[in-house]
Amino acid sequence: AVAGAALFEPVELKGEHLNVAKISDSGKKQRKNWTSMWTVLTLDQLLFNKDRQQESAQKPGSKTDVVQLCGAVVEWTTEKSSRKNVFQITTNTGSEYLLQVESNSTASKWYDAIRKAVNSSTKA
Ligand code: I3P
Repeated sequence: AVAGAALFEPVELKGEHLNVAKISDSGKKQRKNWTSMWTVLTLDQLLFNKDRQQESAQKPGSKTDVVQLCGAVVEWTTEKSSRKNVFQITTNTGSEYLLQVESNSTASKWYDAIRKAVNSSTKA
């Protein structure tokens, strides 16, 4: 069986639907399209999947979007969306994601955990 590293990585934060919009793919601007994604944070990756069953699967053909956090930049933004509680993740390959959730505390929890993962995976 082919299994990705994500399967074996400790999960730091999981089990939440966040609104996600990928606005740039390796520097190429994408049309903004907010989608509710089941989100899992590992030590150094953020995994997005529409389907919570596949939350940690990283197989060829699976629809899991894997965001490498090493070298990423995470910041709150009020300019890139009219929504509240929006923060942006810019990866070291130039992809940009907006993440949003209605609850302030949920947004802060994810923001803090993702920043922590970025810091520790970037130093490692
Ligand atoms: C976009 C859609 C987004 C909105 C975006 C619109 O329109 O309404 O929800 O972003 O605003 O362009 P469409 O569906 O026609 O692509 P927010 O909800 O984040 O404000 P934007 O162009 O100002 O980013």
